[in-house]
Amino acid sequence: MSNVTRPDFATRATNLSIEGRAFINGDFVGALSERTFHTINPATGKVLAEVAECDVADVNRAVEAARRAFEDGRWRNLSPKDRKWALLRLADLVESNIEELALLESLDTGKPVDDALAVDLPDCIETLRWHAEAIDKLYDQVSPTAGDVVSLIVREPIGVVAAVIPWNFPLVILALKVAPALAAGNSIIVKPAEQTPLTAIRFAALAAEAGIPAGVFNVLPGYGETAGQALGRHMDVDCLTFTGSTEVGRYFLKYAAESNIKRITLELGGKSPVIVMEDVTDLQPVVEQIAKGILFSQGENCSAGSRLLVHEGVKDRLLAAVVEHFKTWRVGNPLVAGTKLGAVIEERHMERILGYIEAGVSEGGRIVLGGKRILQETGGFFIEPTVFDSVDNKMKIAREEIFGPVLSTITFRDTDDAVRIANDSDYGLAASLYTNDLHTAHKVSRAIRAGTVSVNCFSEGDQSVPFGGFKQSGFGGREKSFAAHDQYSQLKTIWIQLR
Ligand code: TAP
Repeated sequence: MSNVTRPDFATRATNLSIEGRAFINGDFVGALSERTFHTINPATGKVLAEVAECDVADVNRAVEAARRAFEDGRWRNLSPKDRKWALLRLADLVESNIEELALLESLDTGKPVDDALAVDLPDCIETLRWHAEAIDKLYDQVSPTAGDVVSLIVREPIGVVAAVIPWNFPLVILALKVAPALAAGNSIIVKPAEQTPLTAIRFAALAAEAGIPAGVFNVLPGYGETAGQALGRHMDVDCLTFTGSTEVGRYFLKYAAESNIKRITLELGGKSPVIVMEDVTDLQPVVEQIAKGILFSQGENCSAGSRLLVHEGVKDRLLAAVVEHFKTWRVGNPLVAGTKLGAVIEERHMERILGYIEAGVSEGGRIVLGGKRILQETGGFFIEPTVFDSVDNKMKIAREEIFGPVLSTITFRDTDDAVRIANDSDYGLAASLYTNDLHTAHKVSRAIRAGTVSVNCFSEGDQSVPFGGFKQSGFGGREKSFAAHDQYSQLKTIWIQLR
């Protein structure tokens, strides 16, 4: 983005008016308990906004509204074409408010506003448009039967959907769930993460403006253990879609088992390997992709390439180039142009990351770059890009999700060794492979147990491909592509005996 057209985000931030109430049945409302909580700007450590603290009573109120809206058909009985137009209007409204939303996302998450503007918001808009455009092109089926029978296999919305989402990509993940769920005709209740509720609340106003009827789209800010759990256990929620940690994902399976066996889909954590083969000749583009893989979004990315698996023959050269390149990723004020790493989400999370760094050292890892908190004087939670050498895949930093800008380097001897180490993980969300050899590219990408394998790049693909995890990285479905529609619809058989 050129500096000539770039808005002065710091000034705008001081003039921002922020809505912190819940959005239920078409209205902004406080929690019934009248309780509120604060969100903090991670780049300053200061209070950003006061937000409604919704709990069980508010969940009941929102589910009732969502159920009523579903049953009377105000949304699901519209033609797919009309739902498409409402969602396209919503996408247009998000686009026309892109700078305000990007700023709000940056203030709430600590990520660079330029990232929010260049990645999060365009991704959100694209997701809304993709699923809106898809919905009037999805045909049902007629099954092969004898001539005296007509048998239809039709897809119907599942009903009331609840979405419990994390803080790392609030609007991106909201859109991944809301777009296919609304396109299919469901009602939805979104519970944003306690740290980052602000853009979901702003999005609700835009949804109403776009003509999404009251009760069809609701936002309930609040805590996971109260509001999140109440949604998970509610007898009248038909589907709960969750993105977050594997630990909390397990609770939702339990909540469903102990309540109405609602459909559960889980998008969970990762510990993604980045494999660099010895045959790679030009290391610089690889280094740039490695940086993007672990430093983008402060490493707070489920598919972050956090384990660098490199052939022993190329390790020294690669690592030296990685260290030099990582130094060019400037850490600092998320509102300033040129900042590439902002603040991590909160103090507790920063301490957690620093704890992992300490554990890495005590288990024998060698820090070759970074390792410390910086910019304390800002009051914000900033961590240097950090690179470990001499990591063994058994160490804690190689096994657990750090969710910070920390790269662990592990060497391998040959292709089988690389695949063995890559697959030696509880997770299986994503992987990247760098090679000049087509045979190796095919062989290794098929051998890796992960939902997405990118070759010669760090990428999750676009809206046209499914996204989700193998092993403890996911459960019950995929996001993006037509696969996302399967999460929010169910098949009905209609068998007609002709007279
Ligand atoms: P979590 O702590 O799991 O929180 C996610 C959501 O669950 C939040 O809304 C949280 O509410 C809620 N929650 C927490 N405890 C709950 C409980 N006992 N019952 C019901 N709901 C509860 O994750 P996070 O720290 O926000 O996000 C980081 C994690 O998300 C990482 O593991 C990351 O890998 C994962 N993630 C995965 C993906 C995909 S696509 N696989 C994408 C992004 C992130 P509160 O905020 O109020 O606690």
